[in-house]
Formats: sequence, C-alpha cells, structure tokens
Amino acid sequence: MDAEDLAEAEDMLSKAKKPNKVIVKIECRDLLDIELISKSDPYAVLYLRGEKEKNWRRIGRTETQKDNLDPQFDTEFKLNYYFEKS
Ligand SMILES: [Ca+2]
Repeated sequence: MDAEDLAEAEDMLSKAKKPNKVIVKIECRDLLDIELISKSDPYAVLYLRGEKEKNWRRIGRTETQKDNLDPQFDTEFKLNYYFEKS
C-alpha cells in the first residue's frame, strides 16, 4: 500500500464515519375517521431500528392535527443517516 492508497483509504473511512443529515417529514392520506362528532385528530410517532439493533427506538412524535384525515405534519425529525458504501 503506497501513500496514495493510504490517503484514499483514510478518505473513505472518514466519509463512512460521517453521518449525513436527513430530515424526515410525515404525511398521511385517508385515515380512519374514528370520532363521532368531528373528524379524527391524528398525530404520528416515529420509531427507528438500526440493522443491528433489536429494539425500536422512539424518536419523537408530531404535533396533533385537529379534524384532519389527510394530515401533512409540520414536525421535522432531523436524523443522522449513514449511507451504505457502494
Ligand atoms: Ca376531532
């Protein structure tokens, strides 16, 4: 392995370790209307589980949207994401 190979390997390693920031937003369509008088008041809860993890991790929940069966939630989840190397 020469110096150039080493530099390339270090570069790949640093890129592999560095997470990318990903913003996740949630929207839903045609949710069930389970209220009698007005429409449902939905919110969403985001869970993540890594490839090697056994349990789901609760990341957070969105705001509640009143009387909306097609919500586009405003809450943003900023996550670290490690893209697979090709
Ligand atoms: Ca309602």
